[in-house]
Amino acid sequence: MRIDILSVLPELLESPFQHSIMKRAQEKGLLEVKVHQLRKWAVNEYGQVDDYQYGGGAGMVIMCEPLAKAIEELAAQRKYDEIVYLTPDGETLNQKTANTFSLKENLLLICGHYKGIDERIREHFVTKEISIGDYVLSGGELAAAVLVDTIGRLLPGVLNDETSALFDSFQDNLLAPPVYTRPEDFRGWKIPSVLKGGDHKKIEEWRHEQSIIRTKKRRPDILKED
Ligand code: 6GU
Repeated sequence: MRIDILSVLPELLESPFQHSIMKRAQEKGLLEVKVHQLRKWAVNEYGQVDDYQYGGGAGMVIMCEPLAKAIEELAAQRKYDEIVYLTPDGETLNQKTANTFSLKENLLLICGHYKGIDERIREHFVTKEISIGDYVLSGGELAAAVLVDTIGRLLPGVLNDETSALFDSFQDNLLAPPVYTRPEDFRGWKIPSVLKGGDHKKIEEWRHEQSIIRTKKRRPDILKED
C-alpha cells in the first residue's frame, strides 16, 4: 500500500513511521509512506497556503489553490482509492473502518490546520472524512499518524503469528483478555492457574470468557447482539 500525506507540518510525521512495526512494514516493502509539504504548492514566494475566512472571524483557512494543485499533481501519478481529509467533524475512526482502508492500494491523506480547509476542496476532491475521536487536535497530523498506524499493522505480512491482529481488542467486537508474563508470583500476586496447566483448549475458553467479562464491564456498547 502507498500512502501520500499532505501537510504544512511534515516534521510532525517524521518519527511515527520510523520505528517498530511501521518501520518493518516499510522495510518489507508492504507499506510506503510519503509526506509532502503543502507549501510546495504555495500561492506566492512567501509560501502562503492559508488566508482569512470570508464572513470574518478568527482563524485562517487553507486555500483552494495549493490543495487543488497538490491533489491534481499527485493524482496524476497514481489512482487514489480514497482522498481522506482528517477532521474532527469526520466519521469517527474504528477498527471496521481501519480494516476497510487496509484493503486499498493508494490513499491520499490531507491534514488540516487552523480553521480547516476551504469547503470546496471537501466537496470536489475529498472522498472520505475521518476523525479519531470527539476532542480537538491542533492539526490533522497526529490523526494521520494514528490512521496510518492502525491501517499499516493490518497489511498482510506486516504482523507475524506472535503479533497477529486477529486477537486484538475490537477485532471481534470484544476487548482483549488480560495477559501475564514471568514471574508467576510477584509480591504474592499470582497469575490465574489455568494459564499454567498447558491445556490449550481450557486456556482459550478462559481467554474468551475474560474477553466477554471485560467487554460487558468496560464497553457494553461494542458487544455484539448475537
Ligand atoms: Cl482528524 N483533526 C483534528 N484537528 N482534530 C481531531 C481529529 C482530526 N480527530 C479528532 N480530533
